[in-house]
Amino acid sequence: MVLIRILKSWEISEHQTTPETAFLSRRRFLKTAIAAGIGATVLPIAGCKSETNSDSLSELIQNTTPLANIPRNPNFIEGDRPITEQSFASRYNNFYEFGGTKSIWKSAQSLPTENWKIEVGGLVKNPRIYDIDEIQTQFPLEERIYRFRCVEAWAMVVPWIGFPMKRFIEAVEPTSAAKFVRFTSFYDPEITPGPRFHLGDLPWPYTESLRIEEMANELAFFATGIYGRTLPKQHGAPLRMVIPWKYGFKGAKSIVKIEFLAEQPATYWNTLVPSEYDFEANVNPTKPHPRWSQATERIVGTGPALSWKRQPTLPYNGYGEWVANLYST
Ligand SMILES: Nc1nc2c(c(=O)[nH]1)N[C@H]1C(S)=C(S)[C@@H](COP(=O)(O)O)O[C@H]1N2
Ligand SMILES: [Mo]
Repeated sequence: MVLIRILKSWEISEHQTTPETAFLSRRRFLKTAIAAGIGATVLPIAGCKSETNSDSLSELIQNTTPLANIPRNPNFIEGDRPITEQSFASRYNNFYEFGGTKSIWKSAQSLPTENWKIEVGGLVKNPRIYDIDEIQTQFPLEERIYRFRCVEAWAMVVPWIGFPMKRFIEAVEPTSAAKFVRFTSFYDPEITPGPRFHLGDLPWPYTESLRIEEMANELAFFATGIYGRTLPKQHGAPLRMVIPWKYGFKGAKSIVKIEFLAEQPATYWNTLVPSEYDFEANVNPTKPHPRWSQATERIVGTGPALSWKRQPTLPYNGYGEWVANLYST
């Protein structure tokens, strides 16, 4: 008997569920269903609890410092959509190391960011261990306003602060054998409990990967800040990836290791559910997720102009002029 019933998109409350959460929820259904001896169909959909607006912004940005006088890159100003309010963006997060819901901002505060080191190795001429402070000073920071599109069909507009990954490539000098780059997120089972309900092992640590040509594209970005300050922990302090033409899960948070490799490595979501999260993961309105359409997206936020309005999704999330040449055959 098959206990897992695949949820149809209309059964998933968009305020609650994420593709990723839905997957973990199905595992939870299965586990609960076995324990209770009942079928999954009668069980409720697990998702995030409803959010409250009572958390003040100062709580949401605890442990951050202002980043003053950072120039805004005029090539990346979002004209069509307003910037998502930080009071929403910083308490609506995906960070499965700290739980399987959107409400992880409080638990993420236990991420230890002092003396953060990033190990850079593999097929590079200059392998080394970077201190986060060195990174902040070695690479000139700029602000870019990017559209952000999650595979769960919601979207925001986010003002990131950071630097293009291509500057980083120039500094570490990959050898000609390097074809892929793997990014590894912080993981310590004592500190990052993961989602509460799941069956079997999850492929921790969270890793993501790009082809080296993708990493060298002008748009690929390392963020050290957001909304004019250093990154709050829930956004992946002190350094995370931002790849605006790909679904959000490609942007690993709280990076501790960067490796240049000859072969394509396994990645977190692609290992867990290869049929739902492909390696390339470019935003593509014509390629539906197995469980829902990707043709439109909800603009999430709390402002009256935003309020969960549906908009068409654009190929490459609207960044085709920058990246389409990476994928022409
Ligand atoms: N380490 C790690 N990185 C991660 C995730 C995660 O669970 N763990 N979630 C991804 C997903 S699915 C999304 S949509 C974005 C969310 O980023 P935000 O919370 O800063 O908006 O982070 C991505 N990076
Ligand atoms: Mo996502």
